[in-house]
Amino acid sequence: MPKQDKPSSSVKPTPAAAKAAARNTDSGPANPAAAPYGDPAAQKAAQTGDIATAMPFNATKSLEHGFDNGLSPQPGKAVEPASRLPAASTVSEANESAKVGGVAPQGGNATIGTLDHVRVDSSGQALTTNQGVAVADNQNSLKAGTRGPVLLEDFILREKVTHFDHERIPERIVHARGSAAHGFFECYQPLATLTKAAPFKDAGKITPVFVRFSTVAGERGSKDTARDVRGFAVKFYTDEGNWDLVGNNMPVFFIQDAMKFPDLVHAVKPEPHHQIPQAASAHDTFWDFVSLMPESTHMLMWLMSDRAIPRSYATMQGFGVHTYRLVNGSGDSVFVKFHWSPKYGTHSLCWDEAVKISGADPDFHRRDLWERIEGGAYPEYELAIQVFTEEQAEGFSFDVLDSTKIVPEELVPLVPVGRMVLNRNPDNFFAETEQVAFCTANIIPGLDFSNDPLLAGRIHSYVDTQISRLGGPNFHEIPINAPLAPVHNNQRDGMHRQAIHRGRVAYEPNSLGGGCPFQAGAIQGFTSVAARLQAKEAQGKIRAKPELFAEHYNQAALFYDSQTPHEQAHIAAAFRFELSKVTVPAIRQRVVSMLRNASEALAAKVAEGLNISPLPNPMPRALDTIVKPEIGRSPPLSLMARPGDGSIKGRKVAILVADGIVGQSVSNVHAALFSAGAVPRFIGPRIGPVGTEDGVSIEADASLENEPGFLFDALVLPDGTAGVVALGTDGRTFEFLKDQYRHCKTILVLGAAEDLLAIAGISTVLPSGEIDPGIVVSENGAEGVDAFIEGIGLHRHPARETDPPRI
Ligand code: HDE
Repeated sequence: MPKQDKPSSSVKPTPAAAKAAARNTDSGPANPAAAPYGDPAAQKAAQTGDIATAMPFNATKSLEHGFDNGLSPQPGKAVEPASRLPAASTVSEANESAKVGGVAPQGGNATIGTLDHVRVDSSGQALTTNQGVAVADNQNSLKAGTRGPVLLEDFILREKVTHFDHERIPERIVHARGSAAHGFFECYQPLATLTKAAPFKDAGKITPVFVRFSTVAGERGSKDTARDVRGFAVKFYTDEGNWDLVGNNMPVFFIQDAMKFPDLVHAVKPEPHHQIPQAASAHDTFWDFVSLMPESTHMLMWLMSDRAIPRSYATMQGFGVHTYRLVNGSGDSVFVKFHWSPKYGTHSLCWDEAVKISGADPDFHRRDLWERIEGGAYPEYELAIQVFTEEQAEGFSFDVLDSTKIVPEELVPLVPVGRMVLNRNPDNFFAETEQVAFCTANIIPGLDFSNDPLLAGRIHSYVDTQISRLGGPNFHEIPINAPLAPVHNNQRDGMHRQAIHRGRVAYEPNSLGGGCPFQAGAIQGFTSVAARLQAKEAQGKIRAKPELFAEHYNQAALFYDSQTPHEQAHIAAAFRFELSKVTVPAIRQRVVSMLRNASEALAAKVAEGLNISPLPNPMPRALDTIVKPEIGRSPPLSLMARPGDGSIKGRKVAILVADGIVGQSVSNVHAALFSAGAVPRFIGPRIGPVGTEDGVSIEADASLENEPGFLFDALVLPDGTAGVVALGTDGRTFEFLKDQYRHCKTILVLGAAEDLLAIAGISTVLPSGEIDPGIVVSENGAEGVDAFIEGIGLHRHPARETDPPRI
């Protein structure tokens, strides 16, 4: 046998040897192989060798060190392979089938993108199992004979029942009750000097959003109209990743440090021994806790105000609450607070109304949101920012890292930057609204956090909670949570993984993947503002609050003193109601003593309402020195400051009808209301046709029984003597009328219906002696309807109100 020379290191294996070597997965040749044309395995091996060779060492390693490098990280090094083969998992990837499809689209990730790729349309389709096998009989389980036992073999029955058994997922620990909608955010002007954040890049730029509104304390099936904070969580699907602005409809919070959040939630949730009360703060444990936490005084003012019982999600404000940062392209940053203001104005329920609605329609807000969108009265909000520097913040009488404080608009004005319109209802509540996972940690380049210690806890908590709620770490791949922006990283596996990653590289640095996905660097990637690490008191580890956090009452006083008289009356009544539900007198006393530090007038009113006499001493203050606030009144804090555009879009108006009414005048009013965007409804003693005096055909689509008066924003009483007699002898008419009147709604009285007012004891004169502008009397509707619509636009006529109510 001829002796073979050992090839020298410069000798390349022959094409045949290279082909053979490339078919092995357990060892390789000593030297880089040639790439025989037409042999994909050998080409893959050779090109893999080439990209690895092109990266003889980690070229960016030295840049990982030092402060300056930390400020401006550089992009990682990437090598482009000669073809797509080296990054592939398998050379067989081009063998297509109807199931595997083709080669992964270049640079693609099909788990992201519009929801279309997962929407299901079953119209015209046969029923199948989850494996796609057509089901011949969906009525009967498989039995041994028609009267015989059911067989274990029935995989169709077992699949169906097993899936049903697991339909529920854990509800959110807080904010369990909520409703959501899709829409868009539109930027007014580029904000480049302030931020490079994607949604603010160009005038007219549209960013898709998904928004979920919620109550906090109640369980998933609880009533919508509880007295509670409302969540206002916005997910922006920006082209640079998802940004979640997870806010509330109140700009402050109960506590200052995440450490206290579990305590707060345990205190407000139903008491653990008997699970009572549902979705209510009016009980011992809540008031026990907050009265020992005087920093909550400010938030309690908001919670006891009508803000806690909004008329609609479309008529409440939203706030980012914490101080965040905006960061521009040069890395300069300023502080920012986010505010959403509703186009339709800020309007709320009153307490008596909210309590009654809870019984008749626990889905009141969910229904309202859904119906507004279906009817085209799209909820719309303007986003405004308050921008201030760190130096400015140092001059304030409060700490901007304290979430129990606002920055009054008088100190830093609101600058409108865009609008958000909610114009599409979800297709499926569970897939979208229930599975959406908001995370405070979802932030994009151009934004950053402040050192607010409450925010820090949230950055951790939201990701953590989704892992158990949504069953593992891949919840970001659930279609509603997936971004529209590209996702490429080396995270792998875990429960319910959707992405099928191509190739064998799942680490960085690498050369076998050409260095990809490579670190983005400071220009494209997210960087943290270094300034936040230079906080004044960053000298050492400490568990303590800054001094100014100890000032607990100035802004509580500011809020109360900025309300109109009827709003102040509602706050006092709410404290009275809530505290009357407390069973331990000492807790009531403690709350009153706390209120004395914010407002003696309010404390006195609450004490009087609860028969507390004498007044307890004011609670000792946590801060000895008096901090003088910049201002004592801030009119924008009143709900009255944002009446909206006066439109009545989406408002519900009841038109009472009965046999014998005049049909023409109510039909005319119905038409006028409908064309103004309201939703008028004919309410009869029962549903169905109504016999009218003038033969005009009217059909009642709701009844005095199924749609009580407090569900409506306004009321029309019909003309027609016989009809008025019919309504006047039905006790439910008076309840209807009484609630409309008591809740200060606008009432249009047509012709003979004046008798109904008289029988119900309702006067057209206000307690002040003036004519009630909320009661419009009209002969035939023609001349009164404009005043009626204007009155509905005002939402309510508080001048009618007395405590206790006259009617
Ligand atoms: Fe939340 N909060 N929160 N929160 N929060 C949750 O996340 C938490 C706080 C807010 O529609 C949870 O996905 C901690 C302030 C909204 O899905 C959880 C702290 C503000 C929503 C959680 C706070 C909010 C949540 C429960 C104190 C106003 C509903 C389920 C450090 C700025 C989002 C979930 C939706 C939901 C934790 C305080 C708003 C447990 C630890 C302040 C709107 O992660």
